[in-house]
Amino acid sequence: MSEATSKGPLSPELLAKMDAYWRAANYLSVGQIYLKDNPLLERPLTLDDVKPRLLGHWGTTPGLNFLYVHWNRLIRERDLNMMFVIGPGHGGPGLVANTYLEGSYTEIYPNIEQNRDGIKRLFRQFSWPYGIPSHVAPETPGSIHEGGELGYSLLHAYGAAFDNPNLIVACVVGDGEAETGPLATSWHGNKFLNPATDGAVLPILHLNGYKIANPTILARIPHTELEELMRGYGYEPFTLEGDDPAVMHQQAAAVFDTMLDRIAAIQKAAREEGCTERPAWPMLIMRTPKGWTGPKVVDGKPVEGTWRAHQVPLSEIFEKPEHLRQLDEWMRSYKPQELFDEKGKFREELAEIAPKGRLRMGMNAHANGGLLLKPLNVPNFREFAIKIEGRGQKDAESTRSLGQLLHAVMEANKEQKNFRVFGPDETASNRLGDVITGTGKAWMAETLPVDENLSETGRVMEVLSEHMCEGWLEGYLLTGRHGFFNCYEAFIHIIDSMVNQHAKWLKVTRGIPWRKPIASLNYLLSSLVWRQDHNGFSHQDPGFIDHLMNKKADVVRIYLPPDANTLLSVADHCLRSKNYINLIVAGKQPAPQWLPIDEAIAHCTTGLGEWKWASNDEGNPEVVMACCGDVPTLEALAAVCLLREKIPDLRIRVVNVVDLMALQPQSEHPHGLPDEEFDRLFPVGTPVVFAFHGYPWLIHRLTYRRHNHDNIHVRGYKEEGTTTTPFDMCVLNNIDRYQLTLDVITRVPRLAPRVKAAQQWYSEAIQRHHLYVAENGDDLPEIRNWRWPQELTH
Ligand SMILES: Cc1ncc(C[n+]2csc(CCOP(=O)(O)OP(=O)(O)O)c2C)c(N)n1
Ligand SMILES: [Mg+2]
Repeated sequence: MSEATSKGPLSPELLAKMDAYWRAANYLSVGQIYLKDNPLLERPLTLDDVKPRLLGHWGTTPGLNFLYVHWNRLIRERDLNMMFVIGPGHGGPGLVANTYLEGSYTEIYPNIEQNRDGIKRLFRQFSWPYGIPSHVAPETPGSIHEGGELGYSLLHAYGAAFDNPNLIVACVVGDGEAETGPLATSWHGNKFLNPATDGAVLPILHLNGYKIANPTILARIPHTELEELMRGYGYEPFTLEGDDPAVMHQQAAAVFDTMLDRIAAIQKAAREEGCTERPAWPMLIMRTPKGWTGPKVVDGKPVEGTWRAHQVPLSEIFEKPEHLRQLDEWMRSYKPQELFDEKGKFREELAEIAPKGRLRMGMNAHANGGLLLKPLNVPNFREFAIKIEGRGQKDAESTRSLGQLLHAVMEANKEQKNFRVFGPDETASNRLGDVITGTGKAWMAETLPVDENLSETGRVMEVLSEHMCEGWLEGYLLTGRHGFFNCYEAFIHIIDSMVNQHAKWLKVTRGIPWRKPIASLNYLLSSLVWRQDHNGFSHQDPGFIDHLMNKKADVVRIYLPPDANTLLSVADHCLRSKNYINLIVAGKQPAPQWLPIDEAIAHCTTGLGEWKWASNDEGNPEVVMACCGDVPTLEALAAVCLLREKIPDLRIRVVNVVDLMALQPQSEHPHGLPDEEFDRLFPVGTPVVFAFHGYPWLIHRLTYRRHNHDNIHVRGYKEEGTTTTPFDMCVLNNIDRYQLTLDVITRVPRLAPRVKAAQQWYSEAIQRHHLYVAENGDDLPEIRNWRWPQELTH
């Protein structure tokens, strides 16, 4: 350390200890990347000590380790409840090292003892088959953010801070990560964070200057421009810059003290003095070398402070003796013998500067949200049920009933403040507006008299960024709360990649006993493909279902309730569930209502079933008319009605599917209907005409192993769309009642003599439809006003 050490808030003794602590974390990080033996370098390093495959990322790690030791001081001195979110999650070794040094790691994984053997195992397990992953993964104590896919750290941090007034979330944003779309917009989280009722987010832009192979944009604009950018986002930027460790420790301590004082003052003003202005929260720009303290030059090329430090700076250990020598020198530069005693235990006088117990970041309960999860109070959803007087006789907007339920959920959890609804500007448009009433929409920015329902304490989170909604909700759930995301169906694809990551997180945590289950991630997709009357083709894409279907069966649930009562039942179930990703697809347009509430509950419980009231198969169907989704259900029932008129003795069974997963065999999904029951519903040899909400191939994929699969014929969305009438959308995609009717006549062997006439009838019906809509701009009255004939109901 240089002589310029002494100026700053740290006593020489604490400074020396903190620097040693940092060296220990760096040493353990390098060791994890390189070594499988000789963990304390008690003998000269040989090739036998080095892992055969050198995997991991060094470049970001020393900066993370530096921050961790400083956060430790702040936690201890100020008794803070602090958790970390690490954007560049590839700095995994650093977080493993730090949670080891503070003792959390050994408490959770007792075989990683605090001695030579423990360190050896710690090194060996990293990026080793059946060991631990290279990133800040679910296995890492204290983590809620894997950070493998860059861009979501600040969103997770804000999500964690909402409704956690005593929590500080320290969030490292990689300067490369900062170039991503989600991260770029997530700075705006500060317009939604209420200093009186929420916690604080402490963003640190880790300006190490480089990504994998390039400089970062933010490192190559003038510093004043970067500060202005941060000011423009509404923050008060602080800067920490340099590479002399001793000087940097003092400066970091000073700048963090100032920033924490700022946070305390902001919270005091809001909480004790009633200040309601949006504060300029502090944020730090930390400009330090990538690969700080690592090899400066390798093979004649600069490494420290460049992109070459990103992964493994000395990568040809087995080919070049010089690399082995440099590794030895590099690791010894941290002076391991000063850090660990002769048994390999981290020296007591250094270990003592870490926080204790639950204050250790590796042990922060918020980062293991299930520990804090309180069950959501879900009022009796039957209260919002639609009364059914005659099947399909009354229209209702299904999502409106859900809005009423969500409002009741909000009210019932007002005290425990652990439920929020998220949506990109569409909550009212999706007819969920009731949830806003009395709750308000969170908003810390300016308000004007024209605004409605904006509130500093609002619990509906609306921002036109699906990324932000998703990221906040994930952060909120991962820290032990509940939530609900509503979105237009077509645009949910924007977060495809984010939900992948969440699904992976859930999958892994299921195998980690100390990670307690968290509330499910619930989606409602509305404004569906079939009813894009205002918007047309750009708004038509039901493919999120297909996307989710690829995830692990024990993580994903997909529901397509055909009416309001089934939607209520499904939503109730989803809101109470844990550790799932629940997708609900339900329309918002006025549509016929089919099932009384008790029937709806029973139907949703089995997931799919015969609608006996609409069938006349006498237990022996000639054809099964299957349907899934609200518009397909309507068209299927209208087709049944046409068929009953035309061929009164045709035995038709109507089967409706709410839970898509029930179609799969039980071997594929726990919701799968047993084969015998499936065969009873869809008897082998009986043709099935299936009207499906989404892309038709999915139904084939789900039923591929079913005995009757060869007889299942699916109609669904086939990427035809425009701004047209609701029924014309069905016609364009061949899912309309005329087509379904023709399909049945074509598929039932006994009706072969009628096929020709039916084809003729079909062409005429479609022609009549085309002419009418082209002329009148609306659907034929017989379509618009169609109702299920009461006399057909059993
Ligand atoms: C969304 C996404 N795109 C690309 C990558 C591949 N990748 C991994 S690390 C990295 C560079 C990250 O740079 P930065 O955020 O500055 O992190 P650091 O310099 O601290 O390593 C890239 C592009 C990724 N992980 N995620
Ligand atoms: Mg970088």
